[in-house]
Amino acid sequence: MSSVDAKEQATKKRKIDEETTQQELKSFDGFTITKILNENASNKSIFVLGKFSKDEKCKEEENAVVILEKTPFSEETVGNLLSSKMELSLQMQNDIYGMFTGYPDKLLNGVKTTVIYPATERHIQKYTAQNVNLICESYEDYVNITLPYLQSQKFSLQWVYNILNKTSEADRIIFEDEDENNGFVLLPDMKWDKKQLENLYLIAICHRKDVMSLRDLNEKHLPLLKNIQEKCRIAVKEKFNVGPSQLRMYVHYQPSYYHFHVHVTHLKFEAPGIQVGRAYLLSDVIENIEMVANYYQKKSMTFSLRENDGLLTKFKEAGKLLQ
Ligand code: DD3
Repeated sequence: MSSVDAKEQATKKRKIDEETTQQELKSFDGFTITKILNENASNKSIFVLGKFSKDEKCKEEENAVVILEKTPFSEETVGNLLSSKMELSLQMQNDIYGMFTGYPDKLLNGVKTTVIYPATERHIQKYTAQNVNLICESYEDYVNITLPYLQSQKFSLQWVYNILNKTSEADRIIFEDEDENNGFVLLPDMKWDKKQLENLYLIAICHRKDVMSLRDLNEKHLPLLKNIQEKCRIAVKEKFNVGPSQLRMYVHYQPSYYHFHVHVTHLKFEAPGIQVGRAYLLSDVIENIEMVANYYQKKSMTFSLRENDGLLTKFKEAGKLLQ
C-alpha cells in the first residue's frame, strides 16, 4: 500500500469513528427519565435511565444512562465559595449554631455528569442496583466457563482502540510508550474530573491486544508489567508531583473491560473497585509471577458477580456457586 492510500484509509477510518461517537450535548433539553437505576447517598450519586426525545435524526428513542455525582471540595476553590457570591438561606439557628443552605456561584457548583448514549442492555444492567454473589474460579473454571463466555459476548473495546490510535482523548494523554510489546498509554480515567489530586485516577492501557486479563499473564509479560510500573511512577511524579509512595497501582479481576490495563490512583483515594476480591496490586502481580511463572494459570480467584451478570448464570449452570 502506498503512503497516499494509507493516509486515505486512515482518514476514512477516522470519519467512521467520528460518526459512531456521541455528538456534543449542550443540555438535557428533551430528556425524559424512564427509571432511577440506583442511588447512593454516601457518595452523592444517582444513576438514571432515560431517553432523548427530540432526536430528529430519528434514532428511534434509544436509551441513555446518565450518572450524576457531586464532586469533592478543594483547597483551591473553597475561598471562592466562602465569599459574597454565596447566598445563604437559614435553616435553623440555635445559640451559637447556625445551619444554612448555601447557593454557590454556578461555576463552583459543577456536577460531574457521565452520559452513555446509546446505552446497551448491558450498560443498563451494570448500573442497576443488584445483589452480588461470591464466586471461586479455579483455572479450570476459567478455561471451561469464563473464557468461553467472554468469547461469546464480544464486548466492544472500540473506546479503548480509539484511545490507542488517537481517535479519542488524544489531548488527554499524559504519557505514552509506543513500543508494540511493552508500550502503553497513560491518561485520566473517566472517573476522574481532574479537579483535585486527592482523587487522582489514571489508567495505563497497554498497546498489545492479546492480553485480556490477569489470567493471561506469565513470565513473558514481566517486561510489560515492569515497564508500566516504572514509567507510570516517573510520569506521575513529573506531571502531578505525586511520588511512588503515594500511588496505588493495581489491576482488577474480573476487569470491566478485557484489554489489559492498570489503575493508577492516589493512595489517599478509596476508589470504587479497590476492595478485597477485586483489586490486585501490580507489585504483587509482578512478584507472584517472578516466584511462579504460571501463577495466574494456577491460582483460584475469588470475586463477586452481580445477580444478573451472564457469567454468574454460567457458574450457576455448572453448579459452581459456593454453598
Ligand atoms: C466504561 C469502563 C469504561 C460505561 C462507562 C465507562 N477512561 C471508559 C469510554 C472512555 C473510559 C475510561 C464503560 C469508556 Cl461510564 C461503560 O470506561 C473512557 N475513557 N474508563 C477513559 N479515559
